[in-house]
Amino acid sequence: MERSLVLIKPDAVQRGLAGEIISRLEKKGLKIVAMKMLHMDKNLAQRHYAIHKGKAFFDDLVNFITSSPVIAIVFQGKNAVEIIRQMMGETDPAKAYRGTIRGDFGIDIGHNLVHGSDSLENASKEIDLFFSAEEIFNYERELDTWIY
Ligand code: D4T
Repeated sequence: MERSLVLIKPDAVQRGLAGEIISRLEKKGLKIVAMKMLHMDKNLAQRHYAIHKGKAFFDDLVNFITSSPVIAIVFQGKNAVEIIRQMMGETDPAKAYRGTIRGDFGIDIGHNLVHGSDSLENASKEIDLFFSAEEIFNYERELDTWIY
């Protein structure tokens, strides 16, 4: 089963949208296997967004993601990476379809509410950045037999 790192970003936590976002992903059938609230420091933010270093929006992005606590979650499920990307919608909420998290709740690209890993390779790296092996749970859910 695939795993993906989801971040409920500072704007979503501040706006009281954490429950709504987590609920949508849970109701889809994805399983939470790790979760924590944390206030990201600059070092973690720069490592998480290392691919964007040097871009015009990098400093704003780091300032935003470190401005207030986030909720980090590992979701597990078949095709979890792609399913979560689809449910988040386009990076720019103005272009995201209604029915997606960003399309329904966002307006501005700098406040796009949620992060989800964009590939299996990056998911693995990102999960290692946020969680130790002991913080990730292996458990069975009875209802999985009704999802798969
Ligand atoms: P994340 O990584 O936060 O899930 O977003 P995406 O995967 O959808 O998009 P991204 O990596 O291209 O961008 C990371 C982050 O930077 C913000 N951003 C992006 C921005 O403020 N201005 C921009 O022009 C771009 C491209 C939004 C998401």
